[in-house]
This record gives sequence, structure tokens and C-alpha cells, in this order.
Amino acid sequence: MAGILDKFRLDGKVAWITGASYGLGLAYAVAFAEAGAKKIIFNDINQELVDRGMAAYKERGIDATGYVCDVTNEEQVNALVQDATDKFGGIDILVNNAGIIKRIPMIEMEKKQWDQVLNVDLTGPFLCSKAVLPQMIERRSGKIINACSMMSELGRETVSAYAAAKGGLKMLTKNICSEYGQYNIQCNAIGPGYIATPQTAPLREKQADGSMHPFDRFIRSKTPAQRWGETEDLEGLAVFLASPASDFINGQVVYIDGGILAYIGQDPSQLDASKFQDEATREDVVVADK
Ligand code: NAP
Ligand code: GCO
Repeated sequence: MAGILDKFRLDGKVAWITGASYGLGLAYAVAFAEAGAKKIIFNDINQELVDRGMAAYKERGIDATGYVCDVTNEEQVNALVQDATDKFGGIDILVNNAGIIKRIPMIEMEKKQWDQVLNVDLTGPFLCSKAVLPQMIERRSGKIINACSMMSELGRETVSAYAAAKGGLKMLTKNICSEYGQYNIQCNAIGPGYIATPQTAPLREKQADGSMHPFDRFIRSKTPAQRWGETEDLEGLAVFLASPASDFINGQVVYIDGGILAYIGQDPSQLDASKFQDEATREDVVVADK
């Protein structure tokens, strides 16, 4: 008799995680494979990154196929979905993970820079979701998971384009739910807090004198857990949202932030920095050996 934990399995599923050569995308893919996914598909914008990703998956014994595909290029997106469907029978789970950020004061941001961020972070998920939805509708089953953010709820200096995109992605999540939930398709979002990945490495770099980056001190003072998240922290939620266990959850952004959104924060100057002094700055993501 199937037990409750079987509801969290992904046996026989084909999962496409965009931008998953490293970072959170790689962590999601590794977790999906461990939960039983039969095929991991990922893409990145150049062959070098795809090769890097393939090496990472091979090292972990994961059956992955990598594509050179820019999520802002509709022709490349549609070609990936067609090839993956021809070869692997279709895509059951889409994680719209690929994303960029540009930290520039808004009045100094050029339109081209704004457009780049909105294109990758919001139009990309639109194009990738639009490409997989027809087969999910036909199959009467599908999971779409979007990469939202603290900036889906909060603003901060220098991230206007990113916040606009991630706020829009929250509403795109709700709209895909609204329009396609009738076909047993669930579209939810993961809302990570501040996670140690290459994207946030500049915010954690030690200062020349070896002291904490001011933003590192700031974000720890805003986080009850007083730490940055690790990719491992997000794996369980990703598997949950990709699995039958979440079939009646739709249109939700699930925040996994160590408590940031619940907490007014403490005075950063009151933080006992000595507790964290020996923590190395994680330049890249090390997905725990499985
Ligand atoms: P990351 O380390 O910067 O990785 C992003 C990945 O997306 C990279 O592989 C990147 O490849 C790829 N990518 C960028 N533009 C692309 C495009 N046009 N087409 C295809 N792939 C593209 O980011 P991360 O920290 O893992 O974050 C992953 C997602 O979670 C992002 O959407 C991010 O906004 C979101 N998020 C991150 C955090 C955090 O604290 N880290 C928190 C909340 C939300 P390249 O190397 O070529 O750019
Ligand atoms: C920043 C960070 C954040 C995180 C994440 C928070 O500059 O504030 O990069 O945007 O990446 O999105 O949830």
C-alpha cells in the first residue's frame, strides 16, 4: 500500500529546469532526480555553461540533457520543447528558474538594462510556460514552478527592474493558475530569501580588512535565523511543489526566507558579528554530495 511519502515522489517524471547549470536550478534538479524524476532537462545561454552543467550532473549520476537555449528567444524555447517532447515523451514539470539581476539606481538605469532584466525574469517564464502548457492541457496534468523572490513583496534600493519583474512573476503565477487550473495544472512559485549563490556573492564578499560586507550584516539583522540560506534549504519545497503532494495547491508563492518577511529586524550594529567571522564567503554553490 502506498505510504504518505510516496506522494512526494517524482517517479517517471520529466523535469525541465531553466538556467540550471549551477545555482538554485542545479540544486532543484539534483533534488528532483533523488525524488525519482526519470529525466532532467536544463538549458543555459552558451555551450560552455551547458557543458559545465552536464559535468555536474554526470558527477552525480543524474541522467540530464542540456540545451543551449536563451529563455528570451521564443524560437529556441519552442525548439527545446519540441526536441524534448520527441525524445522523452513530454515535459511534466517546468521550473522557471533562469534569472538575472542588475543592481543600478533606477534613475541611472538605461532602458536596455531594464529591458534585459524584464526579458529574462518575466518574459522568459511567459515564453517557457506558453511552450509547455499545450501538452500539459492535453495530458490533463502539469506542474509549473516560478522563481519569485523577497522582491516579489518588498523593494530595495537599486533593484527596480528585478523587483518589477519578480512582482509581475507573482501575478503571472496566479494567472496561469486561474487560466489552466481546470486542466489539473498547478502553477506555484518558490520565494527564496537571501541564498548563498553566485547571484548574491557580491553582497557577501568580505571587505578588504576581512570584515563582513555591510549587506551581509544587514541581511542577517533582518533574518531571524541570522544566516543566509543554502541551496539545500530549498530542495524540499521544490520537490513538494513538483509532486502529487501539492496537487490542490495552486497560485501560491511559498516564501522560504528564514523568517525575513515576518520580522521587522534588529539594529545591524547590535549584531554580534564575531559569531559569523569564520564563515567563508561562498563564491559558488556547492550542491551537497548526494
Ligand atoms: P544564478 O546563480 O545567477 O543562476 C542563474 C542561472 O540562470 C544561471 O545559470 C544563468 O546563466 C541562467 N540564465 C541567465 N539568463 C538566462 C537566459 N536568458 N536564458 C537561460 N538561462 C539564463 O542565480 P540563482 O541565485 O541560482 O537564482 C536562480 C533564480 O532564483 C533566479 O531567478 C533568481 O532571481 C531567483 N532567486 C534567487 C535568490 C538568491 O538569493 N540567490 C533569491 C530569490 C530568488 P548565466 O551564467 O549565463 O547567466
Ligand atoms: C538583492 C538580492 C536579492 C536576492 C533575492 C532575494 O540584490 O537584493 O540579489 O534580490 O537575489 O531575490 O529574495
